[in-house]
Amino acid sequence: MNGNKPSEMNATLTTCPYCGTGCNFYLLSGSDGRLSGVEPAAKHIVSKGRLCMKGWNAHAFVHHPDRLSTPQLKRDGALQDCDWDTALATVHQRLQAIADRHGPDSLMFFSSAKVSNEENYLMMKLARAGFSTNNVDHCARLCHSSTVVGLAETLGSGAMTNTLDCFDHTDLVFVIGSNTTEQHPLIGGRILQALRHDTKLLVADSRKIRLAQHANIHLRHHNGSDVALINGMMRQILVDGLEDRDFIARRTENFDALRDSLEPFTPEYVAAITGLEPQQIIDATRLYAGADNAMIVFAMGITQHSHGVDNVRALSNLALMTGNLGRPGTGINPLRGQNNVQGACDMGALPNVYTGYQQVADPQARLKFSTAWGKELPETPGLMATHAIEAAAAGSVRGMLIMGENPMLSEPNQTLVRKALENLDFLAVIDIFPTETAQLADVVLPAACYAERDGTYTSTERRVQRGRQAVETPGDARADWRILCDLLQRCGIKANYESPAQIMDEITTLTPSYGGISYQRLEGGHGLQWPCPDADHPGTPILHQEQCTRGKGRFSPTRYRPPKELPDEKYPLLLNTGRTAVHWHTGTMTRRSHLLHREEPHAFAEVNPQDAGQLQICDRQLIRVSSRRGSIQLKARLTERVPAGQIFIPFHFAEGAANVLTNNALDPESGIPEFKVCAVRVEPC
Ligand SMILES: Nc1nc2c(c(=O)[nH]1)N[C@H]1C(S)=C(S)[C@@H](COP(=O)(O)OP(=O)(O)OC[C@H]3O[C@@H](n4cnc5c(=O)[nH]c(N)nc54)[C@H](O)[C@@H]3O)O[C@H]1N2
Ligand SMILES: Nc1nc2c(c(=O)[nH]1)N[C@H]1C(S)=C(S)[C@@H](COP(=O)(O)OP(=O)(O)OC[C@H]3O[C@@H](n4cnc5c(=O)[nH]c(N)nc54)[C@H](O)[C@@H]3O)O[C@H]1N2
Ligand code: SF4
Ligand SMILES: [Mo]
Repeated sequence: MNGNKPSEMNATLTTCPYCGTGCNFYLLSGSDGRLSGVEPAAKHIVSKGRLCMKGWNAHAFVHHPDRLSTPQLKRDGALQDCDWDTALATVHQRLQAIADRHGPDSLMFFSSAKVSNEENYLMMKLARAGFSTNNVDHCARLCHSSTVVGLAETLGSGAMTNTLDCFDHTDLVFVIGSNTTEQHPLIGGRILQALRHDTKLLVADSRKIRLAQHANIHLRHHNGSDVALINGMMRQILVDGLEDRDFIARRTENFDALRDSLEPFTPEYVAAITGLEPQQIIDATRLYAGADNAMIVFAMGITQHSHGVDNVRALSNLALMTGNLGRPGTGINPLRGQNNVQGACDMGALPNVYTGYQQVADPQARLKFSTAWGKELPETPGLMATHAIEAAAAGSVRGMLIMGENPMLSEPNQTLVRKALENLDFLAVIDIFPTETAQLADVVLPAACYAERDGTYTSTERRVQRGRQAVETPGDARADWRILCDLLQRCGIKANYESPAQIMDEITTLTPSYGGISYQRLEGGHGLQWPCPDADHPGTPILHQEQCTRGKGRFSPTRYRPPKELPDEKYPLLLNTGRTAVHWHTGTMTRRSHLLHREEPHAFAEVNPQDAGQLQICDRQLIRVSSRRGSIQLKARLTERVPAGQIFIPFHFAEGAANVLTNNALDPESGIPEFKVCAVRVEPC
């Protein structure tokens, strides 16, 4: 079994709805049908009886009075309650009418990393079979889309190569662009624990994050200069002869092209770009390459750049060059953010693939899915979420169905996003709270939250686990899968599933990497890590062991390109955006959780005291931050955590929304926005 059951009568084992770490806990509920708290699962393989603050408070938003409980339809400019049949018929008819008039590709479907695998599968089926478009995507576009492209090219699979247990067996962890202790707290905790047994730590982040205080070396290079840094490290590895020649010869290709591309990246040249000292680059190189087994851990500091794919390629090259792949305690490990962002990608809630990364452009894959679904399927890959926003602003996308995302606060350049959503002929939103996006909708459908339905979720280490229903939905709210089944049926696609388990049975027949997964097998044990091709397969903790998914690991040379908008005279500071430990993204859930809200009630900006002195700003003072795209007001928090010349704003707060300021410059290959760098001006209010 998964853990020790606490003594309460109603204790439902489930998977945490927040981050991709995949912790399990029991939801405690009383005879009144309400949740009273959370109890950790003592023996769970990932959480081992621990939880972070968000996990401990995961019950707190579930019964909040703001929960949506009735479908709503916009009449005379205001959302008004209506019945389900009216709401669902309106969604179906309005989307179909737009498709009939302007073509299926004038529609866009946003799926969600907050909902289950089964629900993501149904959403992409609805877009492709129901409405004949591949225009389906989700927040992975804003998150690890650059990882998926970069790692698929170099290794053949975009997922985390190793497993969380590997932190117990490694000699060095290289954390680059991940604030692990705050954003994946139980993984951050494991890294700290590993340091007790002589594991070394290298951190590369301009901010003095908690892990930096424990690091053997902390590199505070400029945001956006990682390609130069990593190329410089690789060049130094070759100068020092620290590369793994045997691994390079046996398991890789294209090494000569990589070696040639590294020539310009001398320590002095890299120092000039990164703001580091040449010796720091040499020391960091020797620390990483001197370890027998080294794990690279990365997140948004690497991915969210107009050169995000190049950042990922460079890290992959570094792991391949040193032979750090396919063994315990090694690898290149993107920490996936949302509880089910790995699953949403695996389920094909992406514009170019069906489940298990089977390409929509591949005629055989298309035939397989169209046979299973009884419908001709479109062959051209669809729009990415970020491109769909641009297309809506330009008028070529005219109808959207958004499930479990809040793009008004999460996409870059809010003015553009508002223009895009207001420009639509029809917008439907499925959510659990009245979000900023739902306010703009023509129809709002109230969904069940994680505690009110069954499903499976895939964590960052590719572990597929169960979520279980503990309480009933509020009012008339319905599970996302039920809503999607209804819409599928209205589109003439058979969808009479009785349970999420039946949906999973369909997924597994179509998806080789999930082939051996079933609700029955997920009942005991600790979930299953894909690839898990058949019913007897134990799952795969470590990828690329004998060979890479694509065969040979491919070195992919990169050249340094600066961010699209750097500080200048008019906007002299660099804006870095991200998160805090207690709040979740657009705040819909954590700002409605009493204890979490109490920890961080206000929008704030981290400002270095040196800059504050020059700007004559004191701690907690209200400031105005402006970029070329807009202006917000929020409190200054004076801290050495950010270097001089940089401010950091978390994007959780609607009243001081970081994405009013951010730049919608996109990576040309992955479509990810440059959330981590733009230019701003700060003034006291
Ligand atoms: N509490 C909480 N936890 C979360 C989330 C949340 O909202 N709240 N969100 C989840 C999600 S979806 C995700 S994707 C993850 C994100 O997890 P993280 O990526 O760890 O979080 P961020 O705060 O976005 O950014 C991480 C770090 O990148 C650094 N950074 C910025 N620019 C650069 C750069 O150019 N190079 C380098 N090397 N570093 C840079 C920042 O200074 C920051 O410390 O967190 C997940 N966990
Ligand atoms: N400036 C800046 N912007 C960023 C980032 C950054 O670092 N800086 N990071 C980006 C990243 S990595 C990410 S992942 C995105 C996240 O962007 P979003 O996914 O848009 O943000 P969330 O607030 O997580 O939105 C999830 C929505 O799902 C709803 N929800 C929760 N559970 C359920 C459910 O069971 N069913 C349904 N139907 N709805 C549910 C919530 O109420 C919420 O409205 O933000 C991106 N935006
Ligand atoms: S580390 Fe992530 S999965 Fe674990 S309790 Fe915290 S938010 Fe939940
Ligand atoms: Mo994310």
